[in-house]
Amino acid sequence: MCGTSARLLQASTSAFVLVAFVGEGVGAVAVAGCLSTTNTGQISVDSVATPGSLTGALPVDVDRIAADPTAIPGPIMRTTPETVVVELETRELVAEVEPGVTFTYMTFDNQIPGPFIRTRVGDTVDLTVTNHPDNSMPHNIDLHSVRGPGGGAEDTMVMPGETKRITFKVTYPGLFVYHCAVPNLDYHISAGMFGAILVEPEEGLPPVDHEFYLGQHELYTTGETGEQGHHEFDFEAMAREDATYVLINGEKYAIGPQGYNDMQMTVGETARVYFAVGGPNLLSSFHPIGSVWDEVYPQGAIGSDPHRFVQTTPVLPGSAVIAILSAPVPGPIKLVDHALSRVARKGCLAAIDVQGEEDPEIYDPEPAQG
Ligand SMILES: [Cu+2]
Repeated sequence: MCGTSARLLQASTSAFVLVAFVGEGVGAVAVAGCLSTTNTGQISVDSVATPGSLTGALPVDVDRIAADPTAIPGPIMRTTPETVVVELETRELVAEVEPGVTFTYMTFDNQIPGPFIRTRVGDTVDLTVTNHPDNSMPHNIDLHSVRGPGGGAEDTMVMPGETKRITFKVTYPGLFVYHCAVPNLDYHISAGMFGAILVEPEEGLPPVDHEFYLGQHELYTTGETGEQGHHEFDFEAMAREDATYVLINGEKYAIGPQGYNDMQMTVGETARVYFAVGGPNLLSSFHPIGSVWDEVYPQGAIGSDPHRFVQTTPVLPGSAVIAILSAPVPGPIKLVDHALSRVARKGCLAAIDVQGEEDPEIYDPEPAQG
């Protein structure tokens, strides 16, 4: 889980105070220099949670629901089309949003976002979807890389214990979202059922030192943000688009030195970030604190020319972006939705840990006097 990235302190019998600690070490999260802080270096956020309105936190089915951003297939080196076999299993699982807060997620393959599917233009995907027999609901998959009814949703609808199979050809390049698309599709996406499929162009992608895969979505629950216990899904809050949590990879402040320190770079290296927004409702203003996007392919449209030196790129729900950054100096690069209340109050942050030599010409924290 996320360690002690944020700590819920019971300030009185009627209110909680959420305190995010500013710092660089394990167990601390520096959200952003531009947020107001106290003179002790803390960011204090008051909420209006009423203790006792939830049942207790449930035992978890998995310790970690957040996908490892580095656990993706490598670049495609072949020059001819192939059949890519993909097997996905839908699972409904209890896991922690943050310490002491549980939720019944819905997933593709036990992770949020779902597995990163990697193909090349001209490939045929042989896709099998299995609905685990312990589940309680039907599920399916709509892939935005499919030309066909419902993006495959109608023909992959599976009840618990069922399996369905389709094949489709990927005919255009880009990074595309996939998601569950049953009638309550907004509920299922909010609970975690989304991911991304990359269709590489025939000539492949330029080399980079690292590739990271992240997904943003929002949870709507019967509890307040940070309220301890098991949070049930709240359809009315979803209809109002009033999210309890806005998350990257399904857990509050999950990815970074404060949690799972999966994304690591050395000074001088480059990284390509694949970022999908499941939503179901909120647009992300995707920004790297402490850096800039050297190149951005808006909407993941890698068949188009990139934008260069972009500070914040919009990523619509049901869309994705391919964004490239470099790391000329050490220090964390914090990837956020720059609608910053979602960062300070609702958990939306992932950080790249950059290690290496300082370069005072680029950035000097202690310039010589004179
Ligand atoms: Cu579903």
